[in-house]
Amino acid sequence: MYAQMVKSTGKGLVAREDMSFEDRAFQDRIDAGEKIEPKDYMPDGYRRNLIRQIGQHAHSEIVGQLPEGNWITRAPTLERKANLLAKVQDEAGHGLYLYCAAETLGVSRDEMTEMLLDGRMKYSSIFNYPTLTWADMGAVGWLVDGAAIMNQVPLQRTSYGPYARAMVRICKEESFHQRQGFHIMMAMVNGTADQKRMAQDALNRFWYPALMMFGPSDKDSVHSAQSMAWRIKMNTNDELRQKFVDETVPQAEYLGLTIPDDDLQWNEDTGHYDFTEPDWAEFFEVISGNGPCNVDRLNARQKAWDDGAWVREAMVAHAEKKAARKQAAE
Ligand code: BYC
Repeated sequence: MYAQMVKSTGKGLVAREDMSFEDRAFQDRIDAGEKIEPKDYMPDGYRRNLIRQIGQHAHSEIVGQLPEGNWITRAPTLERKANLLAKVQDEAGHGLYLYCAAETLGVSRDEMTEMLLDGRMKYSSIFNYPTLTWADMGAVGWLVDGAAIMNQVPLQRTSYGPYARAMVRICKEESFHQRQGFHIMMAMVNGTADQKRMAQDALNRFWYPALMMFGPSDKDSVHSAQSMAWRIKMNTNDELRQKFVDETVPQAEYLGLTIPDDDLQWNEDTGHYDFTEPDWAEFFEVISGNGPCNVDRLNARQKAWDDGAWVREAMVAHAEKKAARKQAAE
C-alpha cells in the first residue's frame, strides 16, 4: 500500500522472451557476472535506476555530514575531535566518488544537486533525525555506519564497474567509522551512570531509524526485483536488515545496553533474532519530507549551493578564458 505513495520510476520485471536482442545479450552479461562499463550498451531502465540509486547514495553521504559536523566543535577531547573531523571529511570524499560514478552514466553533479533540492531525488531517511548529545556520535558511528557497511559490502560486487570500484574504498573507510562509533559507546558505558544513560538513550532513539535505512519491507519495495535481476542490488532489504540485527544484538549485549524492543528474541529454529519491524508509517512520512530535520537539511544544502554559485561561475569563466586564449594562439 505504501509503495503507491512513493514517487518511483520502478517497473515490473520484463520476461526474457519480451526483451530486445540487445537487452537479452545485456542480461546474459549480467548473469555471467561481467562488469558493465560506461561505454557499454545498457538498457535505459538500467541507466535510470543506477543514476537514481548512486545519486541518492551520493546525496546521503553529503547530507550525512550535517548531523555529525554539528558536533565537531563540541567533541570532548582533541583526539575525539580529530577522529570525528576525519570521519566527516571521509563522507565528503564518498559523496564525490559516487557523484563521479553517476556522472559516467551521463548526468552531471549539478543536475543531481538540482534534483535533490527540488525533491526529485532522495537521501537516506536516517539523516532526518537530530543528534542531541555526544552519545549520538557513538550511536551514529556504531549503528548508522554499521548499517551502511552491511548494505554496502555486497555493493562492491554490483554489476556497474564504476559503482563497484567506488564501493571498495568507501567500505574500508566505513569500517573505521563504525569502530570509532563503537569506541565512543564503550567509553560512555564505562563512564558515569549519567554517561551510560546517555548511551542507552542514543541507542533508544537510533535503533529503529537505523533499521529503516535498509528500505521498506520486501513486499513494499518497488525496485528490488528489477535491481536484483540487474545486480544493481545484491540482497533484498529484509535480508540485510535481518543480518544487521543478528550482528548488532551481541554488540549491544557486550556494551551492557538494551535494544529497545521487548519482543526481540533469538529463534533457535531460524537461527536468527525475531524483532519488531520499524513503524513504516513513520518511515514513509520521513521520506516524503516530513521527518524532524528534513527542512533543516535541505535548507543547509540549498545554502551551500547558493553560497558556492560564485565558485562555479568563476570556474566556468576561467575555463572559457583559457579556451579563448588557446584558440587565439592557434
Ligand atoms: N531513505 O524500492 P525500494 C551512508 C526509497 S548513508 C530514503 O526498496 P531501493 C552514510 C527508495 O529510494 C546510506 N529513501 O528502493 C553516510 C524508493 O523511492 P524512489 C546510503 C528510501 O533503491 C554518512 C522507495 O523508497 N546508502 O552510507 O531498491 C554517514 C522504495 O524503496 C530509503 C545507500 O544509498 C531510505 N532509507 O532500496 C554515515 C546505499 N529506503 O527512489 C553513513 C545504496 C528506500 O523510487 N542504496 N527509500 O523515489 C540502496 O542500497 C538502496 O537504494 C536502498 C533502497 C536499500 C536504500
